Amino acid sequence: MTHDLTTTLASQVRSVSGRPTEASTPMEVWQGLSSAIIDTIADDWYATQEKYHAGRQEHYLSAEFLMGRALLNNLSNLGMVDEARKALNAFGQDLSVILEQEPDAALGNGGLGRLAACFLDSCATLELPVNGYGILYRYGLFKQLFDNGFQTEHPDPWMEEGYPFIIRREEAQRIVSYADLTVRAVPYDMPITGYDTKNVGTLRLWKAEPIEEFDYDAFNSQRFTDAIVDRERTMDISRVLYPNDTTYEGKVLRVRQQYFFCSASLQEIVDNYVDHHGEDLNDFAAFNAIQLNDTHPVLAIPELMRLLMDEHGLGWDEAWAVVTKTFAYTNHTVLAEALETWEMSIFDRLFPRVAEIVREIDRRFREDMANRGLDAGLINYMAPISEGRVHMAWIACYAAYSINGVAALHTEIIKRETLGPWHDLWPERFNNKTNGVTPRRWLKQCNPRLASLLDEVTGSDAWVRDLSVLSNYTDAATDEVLDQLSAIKHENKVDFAAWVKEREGIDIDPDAIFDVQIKRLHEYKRQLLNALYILDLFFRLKENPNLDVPKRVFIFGAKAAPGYIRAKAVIKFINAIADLVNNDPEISKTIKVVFIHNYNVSPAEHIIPAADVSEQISTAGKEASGTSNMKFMMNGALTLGTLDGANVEILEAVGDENAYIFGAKEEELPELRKTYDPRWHYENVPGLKRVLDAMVDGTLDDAGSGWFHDLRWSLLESGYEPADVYYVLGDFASYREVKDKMAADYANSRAWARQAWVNITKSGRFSSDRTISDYAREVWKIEAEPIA
Ligand code: 26W
Repeated sequence: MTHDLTTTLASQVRSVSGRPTEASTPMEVWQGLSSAIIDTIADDWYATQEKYHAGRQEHYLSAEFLMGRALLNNLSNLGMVDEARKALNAFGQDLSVILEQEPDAALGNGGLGRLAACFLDSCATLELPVNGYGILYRYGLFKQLFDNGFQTEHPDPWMEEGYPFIIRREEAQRIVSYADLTVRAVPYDMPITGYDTKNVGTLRLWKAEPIEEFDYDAFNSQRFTDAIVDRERTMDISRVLYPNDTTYEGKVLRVRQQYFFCSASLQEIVDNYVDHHGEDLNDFAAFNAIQLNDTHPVLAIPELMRLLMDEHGLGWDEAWAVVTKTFAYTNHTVLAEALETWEMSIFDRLFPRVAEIVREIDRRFREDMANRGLDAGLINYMAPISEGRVHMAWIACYAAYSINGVAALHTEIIKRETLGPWHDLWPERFNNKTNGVTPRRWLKQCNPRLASLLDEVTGSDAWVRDLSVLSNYTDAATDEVLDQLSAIKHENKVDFAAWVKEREGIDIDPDAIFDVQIKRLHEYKRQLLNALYILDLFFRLKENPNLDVPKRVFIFGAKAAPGYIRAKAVIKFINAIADLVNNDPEISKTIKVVFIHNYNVSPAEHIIPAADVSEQISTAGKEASGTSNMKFMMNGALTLGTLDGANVEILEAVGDENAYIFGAKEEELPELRKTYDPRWHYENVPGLKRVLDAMVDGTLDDAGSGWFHDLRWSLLESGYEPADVYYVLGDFASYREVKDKMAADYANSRAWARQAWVNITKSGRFSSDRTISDYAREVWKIEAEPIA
């Protein structure tokens, strides 16, 4: 369709608002412009799906897709930003105002969910036959507010005002059966545009609905409330995203959710196979690969067994042969508390047939391993079911033809420890796929000034599709380019300061160093270490007002899982430090602390282009990869980090002189821990006693919660567990030294800009295009299928 956008826009807005565009509200205009995008891509979208369904496909199963906003992304991918701006101007509407109307699709917690979203963007751009499958949560990740510095959580009904980027596919419904409940799974499709391609991929999100609007039988026989209760139990399934990342909770509703989207997706994939390739399912794996994004979709394994055997007549061995050629599993964490295990009794209660299949997998596993001569203790440890619990990761390792970690160091750790026995059995299944992020959203769209500079220096926009071309220009940094880069960063900081003023009511100085830590709040990520540094700096400045330190703004963004009290205590602690610092008339001239509330994808798009320093300070070995580290690097912020996750590879890419690395290394920690005594550091590291005592001596107020006392206690005593398991005090001195040095280096702005330039131009291997090309070639065995 080649309607001009002005015409399409006017007609779409009119049908949304019943008014001309110039008289419609920004929200109505957003709706109309978004519908105009759907109108523009509809035919290509359909053609892409037809083409993909006929050949070999990969299906990306994930309980989370943290998509963020869609309108600017789509306009930008389609090359329609200027056209849209002009079309809106003709009606007296302003694109930047319209874009801000859009709610974030926050259907994910953090790294794992955002990774899935970046992957879809790369698959579309690379024209790869990949489909995303997940859940259409009515409530995305909770909205965060601060009440006297304490986090409070609020529902996020993100689609309530209508969401044009998602289309209900009434005709493609499925039935999902539980022992106690049968529900309809209704698919909602989101188009995934790519950059500079006609291909449009699909994210299919399932919504649970009652089989009938009401159980009329129950209704008529006066059991009205029973009818309603069943209806609500069904709607519960896709009602809310679980806000935990890292801590596993054995909630029945969560396993219902997992089975719900696995079953609906698998039914569809199998039926699509039959439609295109006939009734014989033995060749299923020749046309389908399924990637499991962590263990959340692992129920897809027994569910495919069930479909192949019960619905399509395969025997166990035939079905298992198909299954073991179909699934690939990605591990995203080494934290023991995150590994999902379910009580077998839950499976028996919810889906007895699947439970039976899992038991048979377990029985055959034990037999198979005994035949291989494994010792009984090891077999019991690795078995799919042990001590009445189903180990989801073990099922994945047993059935998957590929098992991968998400950064080189992480993959080594899972091979050695987390999944060690599996690696001993099948080393050839293991591979690394270092994460990446999409340079479209995380550079071109969020940092248009830098994008123009890159266009200018490289002479084209080819870097948007192939970020590795930038590495040819590392040495092209003339003083003029470096000065332009500094000027761009400064302008971004001015914009960001205005955004902070409006959103948080705090004045910050764009000439200060913007030092940023944005990520989920977790003890292993050590926001507390950052906070202790700031508090120490406060005292150092108090003690010596003439201390020669550069101006700095410390910026945080983080949500804590609602039940994770210690993480919530860190939020309160940072907010208390912010009060202390920002309200001190002297100190606040030098440093400021800003905690951005409700951190999410859209705030990240404002924060990252304005950052000078990227805090990546997890305890070595604990952060599987990290992905904000990559986004910062692309935008010219320098990494202040430990040798953890993908930081190791960032350091490798930019060289020692262009990153600030500190702290104990992963391989050193076991030895260090043997003699580690946090009390010794408290007594002997200058300044540490002062900051730790300030937590409890009235300097900082936790409003009677006792939370600061607990935080201090977790570092110093901690009862039955060893104290300070994340080595905060152990790394403090080294962190302070490197962070001070970094701040001092900022004064030489040319040298700083040169470091930033190296980071930007060496960020090519952290594009999710590189990651996805590797998955496509080495794991999925799929190739580009351009529709035109
Ligand atoms: C069952 C509760 C639960 C929920 C989510 C446990 C674990 C998770 C995720 C696996 C946590 C997560 O998001 N992990 C992050 O994945 C990113 C993408 O690979 C990595 O960059 C981060 O380092 C990792 O923490």
